[in-house]
This record gives sequence, structure tokens and C-alpha cells, in this order.
Amino acid sequence: MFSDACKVLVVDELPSISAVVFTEPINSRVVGDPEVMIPSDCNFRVARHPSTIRIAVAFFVIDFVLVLVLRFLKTLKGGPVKLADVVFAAILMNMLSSQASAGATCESLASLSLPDTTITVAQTVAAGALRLSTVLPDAGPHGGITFVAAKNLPEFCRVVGVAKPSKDSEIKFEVWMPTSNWNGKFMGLGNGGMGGSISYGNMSGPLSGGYATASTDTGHESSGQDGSYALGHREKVIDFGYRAAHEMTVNAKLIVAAYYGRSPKFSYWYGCSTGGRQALAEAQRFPADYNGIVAGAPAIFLTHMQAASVWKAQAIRKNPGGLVPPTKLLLIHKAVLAACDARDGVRDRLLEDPLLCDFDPKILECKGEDGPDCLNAAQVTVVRAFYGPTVNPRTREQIFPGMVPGSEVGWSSDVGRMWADPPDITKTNATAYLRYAVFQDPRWDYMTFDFDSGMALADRIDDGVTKATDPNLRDFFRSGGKLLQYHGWSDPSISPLNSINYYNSVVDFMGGPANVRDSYRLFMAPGMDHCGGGDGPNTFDSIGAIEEWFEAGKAPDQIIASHVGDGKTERTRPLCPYPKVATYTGTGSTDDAANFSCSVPK
Ligand SMILES: [Ca+2]
Repeated sequence: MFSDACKVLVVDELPSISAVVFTEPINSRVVGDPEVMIPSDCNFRVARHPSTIRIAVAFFVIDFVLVLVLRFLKTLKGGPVKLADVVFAAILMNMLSSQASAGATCESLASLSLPDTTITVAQTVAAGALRLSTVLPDAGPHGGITFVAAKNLPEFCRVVGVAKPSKDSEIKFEVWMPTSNWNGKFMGLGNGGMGGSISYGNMSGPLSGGYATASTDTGHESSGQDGSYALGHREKVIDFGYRAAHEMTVNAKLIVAAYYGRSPKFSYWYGCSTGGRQALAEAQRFPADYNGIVAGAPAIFLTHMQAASVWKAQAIRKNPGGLVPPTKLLLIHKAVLAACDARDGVRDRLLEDPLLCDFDPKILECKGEDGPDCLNAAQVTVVRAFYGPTVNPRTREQIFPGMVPGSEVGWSSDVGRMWADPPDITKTNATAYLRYAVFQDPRWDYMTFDFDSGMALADRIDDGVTKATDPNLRDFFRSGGKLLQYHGWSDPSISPLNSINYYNSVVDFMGGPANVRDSYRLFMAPGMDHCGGGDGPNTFDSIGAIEEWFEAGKAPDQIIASHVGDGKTERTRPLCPYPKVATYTGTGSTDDAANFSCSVPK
């Protein structure tokens, strides 16, 4: 094993075109002289490019041509070679050498030697000819990513690799690189649920947009609901936690550099849910990997997040008759809107700031018999448990925040896990991590979970592997990195308050909002579900925003989001950097973003 800080690739070894991708904790850079940049204490390896010999031959020819040109000039002019002649010859040589440094063929990447990594496939895929065992989604967008059908993909170089940073690791990843019109950028893409498969759908959009892009299976193969891979495989849990995304990133950047003959100008990460957790883990642990990071609805603090699922399921089981049918969820939602919709100044079926809404379901409690228009006492208790935080019964310490008013309708579609009777959260990712990675028992019963001792045990076993809550983003900020986080206020899977908690922890750690706003902004999306969907404006270009921020220095003061129904835009609205919210100016259509500005609620 060797230090991540010292992974080095010499793309070309000849002095005039040598390019070293040197990853160190603060930043990645391309330098001209490997002797200067590689620290003597680095236990580094060099990945030798298969085209080195070809390039060496090319340079021999170029040198030969140079000599011939100089001799020709000397003969022609009949005198000594002057400075102008040398410059002319050097320009000629440079033109030729730029041809020699143009990169490798796709197929030759199969013999690229990478640390701890094997390349299994390197092939050019003709436009529209991609065949996969999984179906690529052909609809989108998804917080910035627009899916593209396989038949519409351009020609690209497809590289498949397996990284083994530990003996038990088997991290599969793919790198897709457009054969023409590369925009010079790299985009790493995140996963969902328990991971277990390459995010092919996500890759299709960036590839079509000209990016070199990569995705990993997180180190195991499974459905996104299944955590059984973790039984007895601690190293694979670490891969899932943070290592696979990093290994993929380091390898992908080396492959991109080898293919195009130069490193990516800019590198971005996009991910939502588990991809959002990977995003923050990258910013916290590997600040050199990305220039810009988009973290959607991050599933950070996995042990506590899953404890919150157990909390809700236990509440239903412990309160017979407390399961709330979807029709009553709608009833509660309507009551929330009646009580709180207008508090932001606009009646639009959206709560711009659900924290202003102190709704208590008790007002819906049946006066007499249970019926469709009221909640029985058990249902009131269950709904309160959903809104409330998960807490340690002994210390009263908050374990994970609860759902917010406005999110009620989504509770039943929360991957169906809560709304079976009794709640069947055993076959979903809601408890997969606790069941397999923590308690190592397929028969583990979530009703036995103790929110004091069990929680402590879970955190001790996890040991921070899936806890991407470190507020120290100093190195990422110092390297110029930009972090854009978003979270739907109506997310029924991951409490949006967890994003706010993390944001606030970073602000505290960094010494106040002024030290954060130039590097990290959080956008809360009213009425948006988990990573998209919902009644609120949920279509927006987070990738465009992060690129403009990093490349042009224009920080996003707002991001225009739209809600599309039946293929047409019904409403636009700015998403605002927390704690600001979109505020109606008082004139014009409330469906037009132009009539809103971002301000801190009074
Ligand atoms: Ca409203």
C-alpha cells in the first residue's frame, strides 16, 4: 500500500511534454518537471503509459527532423544558424510534439498500469451502440443531471476497471470519455441506497454534454435495498462508506489524463442521497479530488438515519391502529396547508419555510368514533412520532431530526417501508446497514433496537465509516473548492433538517457564515421530495450553478427552479441559499421567479 497523497502518473516521460498528475492533500495539479514535484518521502508509483514507446519513437523522428531543418537552413543561407532559425525550428517541433502528446487510443488503455487496479475493458463504443444489462433511464432531469437514452449517446471510449485497495475490495468502476468534443472536464457521479451498481443512467447525461465521467458500484454488487454484502466484510463496508468513490476518482482522473494526453481542467462531483453522502465524504476526506461538489439530500450519519426509520416503524407497531392510511395523510397535509401556507405571504400549497409551521396533529383527533375525516388517538401519537426527533430515552439527546410539516403525502411512498402493516422495513434499505453491517444478523429484529445502548454500539461499530458529518472543510475551502448542497423540504426519506444541522455545524466550526458563504451554500427546496419530485419547483441546474461558481467566480445567490407538469413549465421560483427564503415582491404572478427575491425571513 502507498499513500493516496503520492499517487502519481507520468503520462509522457519526455521533457517537453511531460505531465505529472500529482495528488496531494490540498490540490491536484499538472506540472512540467516530475523531479521537482515528487517529494522524496513519497512512496509513489508511476503508471507507465502504453504509448510511451510510440511517443519516444515519435520524438526520435522529431529530433531527426529538427536536425535536418537546421542543416537545411544552414545550407540555404550559407552561414551560421541564427536565433530566429532556432525559434522557427522549435515551433515546428512543438507542432509535431503536440501531435505526439495527443493521448492514447481507447483500446490501448487496456494495458495502462494503475496502482492496485486492473482495467478489464477498454473499447470504443459507437454512437448509440451501447448495450448494457440494465436499462438506461431516458427521462430526467435529476437536480442537474438530464438522463439521455442509450440510443442517443455519442461515440465514446468506455473503460471498465476494478480497484482493490484492500484484500477484500472489489471496486468496479467505469469511465466514459467522449471521443470528440471533450469539454476538458471530469464528472464523478454518486450512487443511491445501499449502492451496489454503477449509475449508468446518471452517466448518460454528462457524457452527452461532453464530460468525461465515471461511476462506481461502491465495491459490491447488489440491489440498492440490500445490505447483505456487509456480512463479515468490513473492508467492503469501508469501500461503500467512502473509499470506492475516492478510488474511482483517482483512477478515473489518471485514465482521462492518459486518454486525452492531459488532465481534466476541472473536476466535479454530482450525487444525491447516498451520492450526497459520498459528496460530503469527498469534501471532508479527500479535498483534492474535486473542484466543485454538488451534494443532494445527503444520507450522512447513516446509523442515526436508520435509527430514525426504526423509531417510526416502532411507533406504528407500538400503537395498534396507528397506521395512517394515505387518504388520511392527505387530510393531514391539507390541514398543514390551511394552518401554515399563507405564513410565507403566498397561498401556493407550498411552505417556503416549514420551520415557521408549528402544526400539531392533535387538532385532527376524532371527537367521537374513528372516521375518514379525523385521526384516532393512536394515529395522533404515530404522526407526532414522525414529526418529532428520534431521541435517546436516557439522555434525551437528539439522535436524528424528524419529518417537517408539508412532507406528509410522501410518507406512504417512502419506498413503501412504513406503510405495510406491520411496517416491513426489513427488505428495504431503511435498516439494511444496521441489520448487516452493524448487527451482522439477517434475522435482526428492529423492534429490539435500543436507542441508548444499541445506538452507542452501532456508532462504535460504524466507527465513522458512513458518518460524513465532519464540519472541518478547511482544506477543501482553502483549495478553492465549492460545495453546493440541496435538500427538498418535503423529503420523506431523509429529514431535511439533517442538512441544516450539518450546514450549521460547518458555520460554527469555520467561525461564522462569512467564512463559509464563499465556499459552501445550502439550498432548501420547498415542496420537493427526495432528490426530486413533489409539488414544489424541483427542476434546476445545480451543475451549471457550481460550474459558474468555480470557473467564473460567480457564487449562486439564487438558483431558478421550475415545476413541470404534462411537459410544460407551470411555475418557476428561486431556490435561495439558507437561511434565506424566496420572498414575494408583492406584484406579478406568484408562478414567476422574477417576482421573488431571496431574503432572510423576519
Ligand atoms: Ca406558501
